[in-house]
This record gives sequence, C-alpha cells and structure tokens, in this order.
Amino acid sequence: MTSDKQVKASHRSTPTSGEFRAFIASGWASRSAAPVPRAEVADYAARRRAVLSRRFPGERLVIPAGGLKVRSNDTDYPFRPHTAFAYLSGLGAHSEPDSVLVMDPKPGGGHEAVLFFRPLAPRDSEEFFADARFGEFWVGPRPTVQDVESQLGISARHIDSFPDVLAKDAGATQVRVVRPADGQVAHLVDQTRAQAEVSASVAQQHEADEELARYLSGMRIVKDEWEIGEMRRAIAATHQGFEAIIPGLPEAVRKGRGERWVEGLFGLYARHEGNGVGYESICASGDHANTIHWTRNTGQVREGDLILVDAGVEVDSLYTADITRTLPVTGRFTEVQRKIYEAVLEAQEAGMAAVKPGNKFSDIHAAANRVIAQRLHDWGLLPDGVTLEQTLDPEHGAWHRRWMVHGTSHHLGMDVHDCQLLLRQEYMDGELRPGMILTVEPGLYFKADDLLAPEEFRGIGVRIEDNVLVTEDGHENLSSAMPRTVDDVEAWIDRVQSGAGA
Ligand SMILES: [Mn+2]
Repeated sequence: MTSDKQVKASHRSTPTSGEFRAFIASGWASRSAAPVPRAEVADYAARRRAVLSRRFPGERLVIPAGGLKVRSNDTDYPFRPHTAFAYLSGLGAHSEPDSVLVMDPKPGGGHEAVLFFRPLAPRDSEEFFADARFGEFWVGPRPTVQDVESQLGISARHIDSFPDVLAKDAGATQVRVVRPADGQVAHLVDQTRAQAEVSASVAQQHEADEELARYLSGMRIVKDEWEIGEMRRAIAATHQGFEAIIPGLPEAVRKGRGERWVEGLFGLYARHEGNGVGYESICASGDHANTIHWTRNTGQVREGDLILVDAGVEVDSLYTADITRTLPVTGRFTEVQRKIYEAVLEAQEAGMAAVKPGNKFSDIHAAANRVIAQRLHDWGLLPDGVTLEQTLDPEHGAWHRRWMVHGTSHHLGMDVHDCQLLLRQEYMDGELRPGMILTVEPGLYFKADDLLAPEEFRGIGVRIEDNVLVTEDGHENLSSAMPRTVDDVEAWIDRVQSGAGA
C-alpha cells in the first residue's frame, strides 16, 4: 500500500473539463464478463496458508507485497513482490504493487485469507486516463476484485479498507507483520499497536515479527511438486540461454566489451522465456572469473580465455535457476585450464554424492572442500609442512580456502539464496530432506596477482554449479542436461557453434 512517492512534473497538464471527462469515460466496449480460470497454483497456495495458519493460531498475520521504488523522478524500478507474499498468494511476477495479504483469524479457529490490492479503476475515474503510474491508459488494466477471487480462490478487497481491518480488535488480537516487505505497512502496524496499547514492548513486538518472517523463509525449504515443476522450467530456460551464449562467443570477442554481449544474449532469453534474470548475471572472462560476483561485465572476452557465466532465468512464478558453466572461448581447454577444471569437477561430484536424505546440509561442502584441499595440497600450494588434515581443521587451518573463499551450496527457489533467514542449526546443520533444492558449486580461483599460485595458474578461475533436488534415495541433478565434463563441454561448443543445435 506504500509505493515510494514520485516527484511529479508541474509543467504537464491533463485535460480536466467536464466535457472531456464525460467524453473519455464513454464509448468503450464492455469488459469481458468471463470469469478468470482458477490458477493451477491456487490449491498449493491454500495448503501453504493452512500450514502457516496452524503455526500462528488466533493471530492476525500481515504479509505485504511491497511497493514501487522510484528509479528517478516519475519512473520506477521493475516491481518484484516480496517472496513470502508470492508464495502464500500464488501470485508471481504479475502481483500488483502495494498489495497486502492478511491472514485473519476466524472465531472458530483457522484463518481467512484476504488479499487487499488496488483493483481496476472504472473508466469514469481520473485514474483511468490521468494516472501515469497506475492508470489503464498508461500501464494497462489491472484485475478486478472478482478476477482475483476466482483466480486464487481467496477473498479480495480494495486496499483502502486495509487500515480498518488491521485496527479491528487490535488490542485483543496479536498482529504480526513481515517488516522487511514494506516499511510503511510495518510502520502502520506499529501505530495500530501503539493505539491499542498492546502490553508487549516494541522490542518484543519486533521480535515476534521477525519470528514470522523466519518461519515464512523456512517453510519454503521443502518444495512441493508444483514448485519442482517450476524449477524444471527455470532450468530448461537457463539451458537455452547458455545455448544462445555459445554461438555468440566469436562475436563477443570481435566486438570488444564482450562480457556485456554475453550478458545481453542471456538476458534476451531470460526475458523471452521467463520474467527475467533471477539475479544479475556474472559474465566473467579471464581474470574476472576470480571475482566471485563479477557483475560489472565490462571486460573483453579474449581467445584463449575461460569465460565463467553464472546466470539463471526466473520464470513468471518467480522460481529461478542458478547455474554456472566455465567455457573455453575458443572451444578447447588448454592443458592447465583442464587441470584446474577437472579438480573443480571432481570436487563437485564429491559434493553431489553427499546430497541424500539423512546427510546434513554442511556435508556437501565438507565433501567438496576435501577434494579442493587435496588438490591444492598435491600441487604444493599450501604452506610448507601443512598436512591435508591440518588445513581441513576448521578451528586452526583452512589455508586452502584462500583459493575458494565461498561455500559450496545454498538453497534455491523463488529467492536465489532461498530460506536465507533460517538459523545455522536449521540451515547448515539441518538434515537433507526429499524435496529440497540446492546448488552444488565449488570453484578454484587463481588471481592474476596471486604470487602464491603457480605462474601458469594465474588468471584462471573456474566454478561449476548445478541445481540438485534431494530425492527419497539420493538426489537428481536437475541441470544434468547441461554438459559439464571437459570432453562434453568441448563437444557442446562444437555442436552449438556448428549450428547443429542441442
Ligand atoms: Mn549459486
């Protein structure tokens, strides 16, 4: 309910005469009366809300979508709803800014879900033709209250009635809000509590809010079958994006600033196949691959380089893939590139082998990390006299982490770093369960100015990242269709560049 305020230009004028207003409101064909079909996700979203309802009985839960953020003057950044809102409503990329989902406790137990939003304005309203931010003439029509109700199977109301619903018996009913989703809704909830003279301290109230946000973050850790289907679609689209990059590599070399060219090729497919990229694409050629999150993408792509591309398509439901491939620009790995690449691949295989129910999340990193440490030890890169077990000792060692400073895995879903609010015992020390989706992405990074790396290694960075589903008896690599071994990657580039397709 609280998009940023825009700066309006005073030098624009809109016709305001009575004649004009009557004229522009008239002469339009009537709107379709056909009900919007129920969305496939509606039943899944209902189940998710039922889980939430059981966890917070008798409480009013406020889950805002968030509002528009100003980019400059009267233009906004593209809108993305808060993930908790998208998850519980079932609305993805087409959520309306300033919406709020309220789980309102019912006297007999359970909750009624009510979606507050700004519905389509009538044609005789000023908004229809004069509101450049929300008006139908400017940004297209929005759904009506009836549209949303039949699409999602929940109650919907105009956002203007939200403050009154919030204030209703606020003294007697505990209210929690997902604070980071919308600062102004959080502020309104604070005011309502203050007026109702709630006995809990402000610190206690905010702690209760945080508990709700953490629960919502964590309840997405096991994906339902619909979510797994969406992840498969995101991964297939990402695969297509990579297929589009490969034939573009020679042009990226020729044009200069080739990393941007590669970013653009992927972005084209991300927008066409899905909602967009799930995070800023990392297109890092040569030494740039040694910057873990190189998203400036301002560099050249040169023959002889490896180019590390870490990118993911987010589909309209907002599920995103997160995949990295490190590709030889000319189609062939050099001997030293191959040596480093195969060490990373071996680490990734070890990490993947640890993905099975009953193992802990941190076992994945432990397995991959051991291979990385072993290789660096074999190559003589660890300080003199340091043994493998010493460097693997987390309290005293970890010298090998100089060449892989990041972790091996994270949960993946609607947020690229999914379930981020979970505490260590629930995330790192948590047991793997069927339905979890996570990345396995070790790497090795030898910066051009790393005097402790062998000279021939300097300027080479490799990461390999796949998206893995935990199954009843192990795992399924959801991105296994994308080649990974040295031979398969070389054959892939040959095949795609020769125009033979996938
Ligand atoms: Mn990742």
